[in-house]
Amino acid sequence: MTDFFADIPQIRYEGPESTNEFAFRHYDPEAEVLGKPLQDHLRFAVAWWHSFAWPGGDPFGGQTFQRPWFGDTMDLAKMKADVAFELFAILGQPFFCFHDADIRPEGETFAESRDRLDEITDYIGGKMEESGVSLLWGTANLFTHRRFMAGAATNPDPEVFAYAAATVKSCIDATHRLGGQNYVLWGGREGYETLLNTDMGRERQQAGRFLQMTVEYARKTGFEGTILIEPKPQEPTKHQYDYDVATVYGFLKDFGLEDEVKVNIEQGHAILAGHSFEHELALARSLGIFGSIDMNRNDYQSGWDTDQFPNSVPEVALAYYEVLKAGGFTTGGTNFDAKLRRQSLDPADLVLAHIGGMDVCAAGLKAAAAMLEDGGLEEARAARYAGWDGSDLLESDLETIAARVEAEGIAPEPRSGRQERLENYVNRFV
Ligand code: XLS
Ligand code: NI
Ligand code: NI
Repeated sequence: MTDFFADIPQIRYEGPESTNEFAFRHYDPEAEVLGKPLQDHLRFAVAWWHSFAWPGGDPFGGQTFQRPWFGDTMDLAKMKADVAFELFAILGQPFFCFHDADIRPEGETFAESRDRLDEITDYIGGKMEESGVSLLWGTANLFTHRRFMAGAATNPDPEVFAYAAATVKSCIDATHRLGGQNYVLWGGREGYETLLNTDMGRERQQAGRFLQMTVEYARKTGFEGTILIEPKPQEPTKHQYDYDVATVYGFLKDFGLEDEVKVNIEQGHAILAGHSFEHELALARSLGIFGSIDMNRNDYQSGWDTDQFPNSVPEVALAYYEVLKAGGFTTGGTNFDAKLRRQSLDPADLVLAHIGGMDVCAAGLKAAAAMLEDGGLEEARAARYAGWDGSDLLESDLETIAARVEAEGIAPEPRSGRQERLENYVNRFV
């Protein structure tokens, strides 16, 4: 045991009336919603990078956090893991997610980095066994080190492609060994800073082949988890190839991977792409590639990926409505890809941030479930499209349709879209 969270109690559900800040008011893990415990609906995960590895920097200032485990030794990496599992226990968090760079210090050579990853994987594996906490997903950090400054798979230098491929192999191995339920690829620098030096067509081919190799290797080694791409339009690069769900779907189709790879959708990335979270979720659901979510929120004024903890029940409810409509999570879950503000220095801040996020998600999911059970939105939608029931129009052709319009004297009458009525309806539940 470390003493990092010394005075912080185990967080329990106390109900909406509780004034105890170290308690859940909405997240009752065992409570049944639509015939399933809330914890199995939400499948919460803590992100290792934001909660334990992020130093609190911003573009104008460096580290603000002074965690006792910050440093480059394996002993400190193990202390970080100890603290991580203490946080999971305090919160009752069932899952976590990591990048290789979050859990072990980089070595002098690739082989040393890989050995360190193996060593920390064993250490974390032991803690998972003791605690019953599981791995939602693992991923490779192919964006922080300077070797990746011009991309990983899409780099103009084939040696960087090779280094990235070897890194992904080692991260799939680690994820597989820890029983990870998914493996994520976020193309943090797979894009460009300027078209003046970029061959977009070539880079896209490299990215496609890289993803095929990743899928081939994962299947060959018997990794049965879901492989997920995480769309994001820009930041850190000016333009990223995994722009949004629609772009990723076109890419997967192009490389024959649409049945192999799904998407991990992040609230802040959806906003950066000029969409809403529920837009991205609804599209992924309708394309059959919905996998998992990175839950956070962006500041509406700042224009970048601020990765804050969610705090709006109405927004989160509409997102979970789409998740429930997709049939809920299978291997996916709710990963808090969210970090503290850099002035939030205290250990308690880290716990309270997660309590708030978990409660907002629980309240949102319950509201979404109630809306789905009530069926008002689905009825309204069905009524809006009712004219299509039994219609053979889509099997027809322009000439036949044109003849029919004249023969039957078709003259459509516009009808209300009822938006305000539906907004009022949603507000009854949130
Ligand atoms: C960054 C991404 C990153 C991925 C994992 O914006 O959200 O944190 O989730 O590489
Ligand atoms: Ni992000
Ligand atoms: Ni993310």
